[in-house]
This record gives sequence, C-alpha cells and structure tokens, in this order.
Amino acid sequence: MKRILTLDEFILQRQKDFKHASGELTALLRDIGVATKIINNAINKAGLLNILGAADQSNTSGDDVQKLDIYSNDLLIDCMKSSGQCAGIASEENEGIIPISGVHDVSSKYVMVTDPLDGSSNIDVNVSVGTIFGIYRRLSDVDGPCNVNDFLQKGTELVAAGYVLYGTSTMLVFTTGNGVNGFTLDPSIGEFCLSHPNIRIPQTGNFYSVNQGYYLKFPTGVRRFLSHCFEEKRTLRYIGSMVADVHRTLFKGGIFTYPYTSDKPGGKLRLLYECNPMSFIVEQAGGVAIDCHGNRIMEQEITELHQKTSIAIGSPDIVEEMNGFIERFKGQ
Ligand code: AHM
Ligand code: MG
Repeated sequence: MKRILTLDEFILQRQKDFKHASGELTALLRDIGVATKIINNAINKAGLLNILGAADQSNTSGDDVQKLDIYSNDLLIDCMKSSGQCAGIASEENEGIIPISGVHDVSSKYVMVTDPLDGSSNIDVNVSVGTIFGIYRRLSDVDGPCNVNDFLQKGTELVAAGYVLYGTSTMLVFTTGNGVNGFTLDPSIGEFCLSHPNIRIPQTGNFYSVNQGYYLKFPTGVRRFLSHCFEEKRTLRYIGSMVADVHRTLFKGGIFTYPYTSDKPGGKLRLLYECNPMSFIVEQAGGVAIDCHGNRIMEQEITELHQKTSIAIGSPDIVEEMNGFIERFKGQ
C-alpha cells in the first residue's frame, strides 16, 4: 500500500530546505494547517449552526462582512496567539495590524498576512470559499513588538504563501519558494495528505475567468483581449471566489483576471492579502501574475495595508497574450 504523507510529515521533511531553518517557520505552517481545519469544520456545519449570513458590519474596504468571515478571522488570530510562532497578523478584516505579544511570542521572526475567508459573497449559497495566507520575515528587531513596516513588504519578500480551498474536498496548497505542493484533507483521519506534489501550471489553457458584467468599465486592452477569447471560442468560468478561480486556473490552465474599472481605477482585490500570496504560488508553479498595466504583481511597491490592485494571473502564454493587448492599447 502506498504510504500517505501528512502535511506535518512533509513540512518536517522539508525543513532542511529552508535557509537558516530553526523550526519556527515549520511550526507556523503546521499551526496554520490546524487553524484552517477548524475553519473547515465550521464551514461544513455553518448551515446547521446558523452562523451563515451577513453580520451587521463592513470590512475596511466597505464590503459586507459575513459571520463566517468574523469567525475565521478570530480563529486565525487566536491560533496564531497561542502558536507563539508569529509576531503579528495583518488581516483583510482588520483596519490595522495585530501585534502578538506574550512570553514566547515576542521573539518570533515572522509575521502573517491573511484573507481569512475569501469569496464571502458565496458563503450563503454553499459555493467554494478559501483562506489565503502569506508569511514575511519581519524587518523590526525581534526583541520588541512588530510594526506596520514588517507587513509593507513586496511580494518578492514572501517566505511562504498558501491557500486553503473549502470546495468539494478541502485542499491546502502552499509554497516556500521551492515549488508548490497540494494536500487534500482526509476527513476520516483529520489530516491534510499530500495529494498533488510539485504542481505545475499548464503553459497555456482554454479557460478565461473574469466578471464579464463589468465589460464596459474595463480599459480597451482588456476588452479587446476578452473579445479575442470570445472569438477563439474559449471557455468562460467565473466562480467569484478568487481562491477557487485561481485554483482551477492552476490545474487546468488559462487566466484569471480582475481588471481595474472606470469606477474602481485601483482595482478591487488586495495586494497584501490576496494578490501577492496567490502570485507567489502561481509563479512558483511556472505561471505569471501581472497587473493590468503590465507590471509584475510581486514587484509592486506597497504603501498601505489595504492597497488594491488589478490582476491577471495564470498560464504564461495566456497572460503574455493579454499583456500584448494591454501594451497595444495603453492609456485607452
Ligand atoms: P472578499 O475577500 O471580500 O470575499 O472579496 C474578494 C472576492 C474575490 O474572491 C473574487 O475574485 C472577487 O471578490 C469577486 O468580485 P465580484 O463579485 O466583483 O466579481
Ligand atoms: Mg478576499
């Protein structure tokens, strides 16, 4: 019988791959795995527990916040507090950073950025949602509390990133800069098991994923690219959960894009919590991630926690093709 490799075993085996490994990052990744298993449990039982539906709050970007968003956010923060491996969190659901202090927390080298429950508009209708996370090595002195500059780092500085897709099965996909691996949660033993080693995105693909409803608000280059996809009879797929849309793109190939629009000239998705971690994963799998001005996502300067960006991410050939349209119609 083939031996199953659990997430914990895999992470421990790979610890030697990390430069100056002290076991801290290993433990942090493991603790994130535990937190997302608890979130998964809550999502599965959400209807029964009556915690579905919008809470009477908005997040800092003005979107409706669902109850499960709050639950997931609180849970991740609590898990990181008790983990002792993380000096602070910046979450899409909180305006400012959350420094984590305590007897053993103060000396942690790492900080975490997260969108605890991405795709919240899908929660009420039982459609896939996800958790996104990124880990940076902090810049501030480890003897004191972390500060906001520890989080305002370019995507190129990420030491690890991952997402959990709560779909037909629950999958955790992550990278530490040495390729991308996927783990499927086996509910019978409560463990993430290595199911998709060394994930590589197809060089090209037939799927394009975009909210076509905003077509008239997109810049000309994006509109021409979409018309081209249409003429080429490519297949449109759009779930409205970035994690799920990028996950499909990673495995089947193609492109996911959330362009800027005439009413959202900076785009909608957040650079720190969503776009940088997903770009790190896709690039590590051999893909490309740019904004809709043609700049690499992971090289964007970041000046505020909730900074937004446009994005086009996926198979190299298709993203390059879209970039060609962007270049040709620049400024229009
Ligand atoms: P959220 O983090 O508040 O859930 O918003 C992000 C989501 C992404 O998952 C998804 O790609 C996008 O918003 C969908 O937006 P729209 O409904 O405008 O197509
Ligand atoms: Mg989100």
